[in-house]
Amino acid sequence: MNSQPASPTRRNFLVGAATMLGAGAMGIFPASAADAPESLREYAAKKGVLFGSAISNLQLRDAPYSSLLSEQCGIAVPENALKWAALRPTLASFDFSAGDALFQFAHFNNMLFRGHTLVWEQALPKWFQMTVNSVNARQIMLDHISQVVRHYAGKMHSWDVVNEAYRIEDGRPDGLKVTPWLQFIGPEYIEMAFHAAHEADPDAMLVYNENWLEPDDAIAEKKRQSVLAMLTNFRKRNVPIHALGTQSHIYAETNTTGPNYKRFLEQVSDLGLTILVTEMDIRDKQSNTDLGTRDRLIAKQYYDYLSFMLQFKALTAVLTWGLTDRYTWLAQAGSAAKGVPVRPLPYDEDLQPTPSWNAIRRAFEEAPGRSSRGGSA
Ligand code: 9MR
Repeated sequence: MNSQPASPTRRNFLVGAATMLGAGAMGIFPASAADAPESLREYAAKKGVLFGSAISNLQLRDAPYSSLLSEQCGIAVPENALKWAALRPTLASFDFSAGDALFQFAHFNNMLFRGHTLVWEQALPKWFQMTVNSVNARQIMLDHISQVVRHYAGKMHSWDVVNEAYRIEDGRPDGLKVTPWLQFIGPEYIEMAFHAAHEADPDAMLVYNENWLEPDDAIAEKKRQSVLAMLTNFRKRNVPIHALGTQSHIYAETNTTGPNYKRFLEQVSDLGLTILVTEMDIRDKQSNTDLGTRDRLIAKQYYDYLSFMLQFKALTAVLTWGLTDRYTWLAQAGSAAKGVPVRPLPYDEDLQPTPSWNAIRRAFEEAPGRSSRGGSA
């Protein structure tokens, strides 16, 4: 560890760790906090894995938090700044200012940067619905991909090219979600998007990013089978795809280490694809306000899930969807009951590490090492 005076965040961490040691939560702490490397970034890097977080422009104005991000993260991804709603004020224009500011922050702090997301049916600009139709959708999608990927060419660790294209509940035999992209272009919109991204930046790692692949239930299993069929088909036909992003927005109470998910990850690995945990956070279904109990449950799930995932050598990065409960999309969407705060991330609202921080650290410490395939673009 370095011998420089502790930064405020470093001090907070030590105080937080000492408090937790006193509480004895989980029993998964460093033997001595003072001897341990101080960042999840370092613990992950020792095993050839990247650790990082989603970031937003607003968060970077919070100085203690942005310093925590720079200390803890080896990779960052814009939570919203590279979505169509942010990038496309009009059909004719692009606004890269927010994305560029986040890239500068990542670059300045020696973090890799990933892109999220080129094709999704959500976070579209207002003009989209009035303007895009079956005649022009293909060209508009391809232009968007080409311009955006070119803008960041050579700077990206990876791109989420298509996001959340499957929804079993929509009832199609192929499992695809019914979206404007599917309706206007047809199922081939996915491979078209990958080809366009590859053409615009031939060195970028191209990712298919999906949610709800993790649970041990029938719907998730159908989704896994549908996604696997697409990935297998793309590999066979040399569609340029390099990785699967499994988002990992999970519940503390859900089994996310089941045999079907395990087999799926083995099959994805066997296709020669890299695996990324792209958006991890953990909700709980507890309606009580006993934070100690809930934190232990959530920390245990962080440990169990990441220990399981890190067994796969194809896994090269773990990103959480934010680092602190101060800024989490789940504040709106994730409470089990009114007035019950959410605790989904490794730092609480006061930027103190929760037991989840140590659970993540321990999962990295116990993980088998790997060559950092995908560690850089
Ligand atoms: O966290 C994001 C939230 O701030 C946005 O309002 C929302 C819509 O753009 O997207 C959230 O992030 C989502 C991500 O882009 C894709 N996977 C699910 C994430 C949580 O909803």
